[in-house]
Amino acid sequence: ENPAYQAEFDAKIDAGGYIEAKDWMPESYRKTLVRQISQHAHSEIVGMLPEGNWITRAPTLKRKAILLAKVQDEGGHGLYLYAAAETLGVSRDELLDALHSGRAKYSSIFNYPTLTWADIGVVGWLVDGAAIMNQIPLCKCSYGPYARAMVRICKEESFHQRQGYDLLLTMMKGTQEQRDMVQDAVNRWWWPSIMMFGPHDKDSTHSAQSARWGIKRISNDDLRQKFVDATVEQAKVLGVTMPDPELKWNEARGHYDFGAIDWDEFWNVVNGHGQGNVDRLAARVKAWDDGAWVREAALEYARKHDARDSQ
Ligand code: FAQ
Repeated sequence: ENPAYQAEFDAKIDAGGYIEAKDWMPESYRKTLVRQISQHAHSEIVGMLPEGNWITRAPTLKRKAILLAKVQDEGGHGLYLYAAAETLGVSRDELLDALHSGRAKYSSIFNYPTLTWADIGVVGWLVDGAAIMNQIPLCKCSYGPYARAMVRICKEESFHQRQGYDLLLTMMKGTQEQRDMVQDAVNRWWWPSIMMFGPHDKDSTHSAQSARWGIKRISNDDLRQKFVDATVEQAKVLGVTMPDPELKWNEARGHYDFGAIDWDEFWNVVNGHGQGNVDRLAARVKAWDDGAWVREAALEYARKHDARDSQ
């Protein structure tokens, strides 16, 4: 560690400036970013699976086109994020190996199954809604390549959230059976969605340091509260209720109070024992193995061109 470089780094962080790939940075800052950005990338890629499950069963051509576009966007988000992580000196192969061997984390939410078409709407509304709430502050995080990647990602997430809400509004205008399907999906996804923001601030290992470094601009609990406040109002318009009897407006706080989160369930899922963990990982490993011939062909093509260029 070089004290002069450290002072320059601290001054840049304190002034709210951006750290760029070639700038000096403490090793622990680099490691934290690699961890968070790669987990985020893995979440986008694994997050394609629950929705991909419904592409062939979308009820209309319009809904199918929307869903296809959304899932492709998620693939794109994963790729920009891997590229942002690579600027920190790790290779994509290393990151993917960590995912495929089960060493890397990805968001807990993607280990829940999408059982009905209403789940697709609820994933857009709640899961993308939670994702945007967490990602808007990341557009201003201190690491330039991550912050810039987040700008475009947030624009696309906003479309994702709105298509989900629109899908649900349509279903709520349909039959009683459709309305029941929406309510059932909300009942299953509400708690996992508010868990997405991570442990309470007091139990969050990385929060204090990440806040100091300007990576985390708003805390886990504050983001969760903002999400609950915004979403409960949207639920009223939709005509659904959240599965939480303790959810009620608190005039003094100016926020909604809500019930206790089941952290045992959260950690169980994070540690690989949720309903979908085994299948999700197996699907990613299979996709990687099935794609081996494409990677080999691309490398061979590049080798031939290099050989021709150097003649
Ligand atoms: N799931 O100390 P903290 C999307 C872990 S959105 C699993 O608070 P930190 C879009 C955490 O890694 C979803 N693990 O950690 C989409 C740490 O473990 P570690 C992805 C979780 O990093 C929508 C430990 O708990 N978004 O993909 C979770 O300061 C629809 C202690 O926690 C992002 O990744 C969780 N929910 O704060 C795609 C956003 N929460 O690493 C398809 C970027 C916590 O020490 C369809 N990430 N953990 O082993 C972040 O903002 C942060 O990393 C937090 C966690 C806020 C997620």
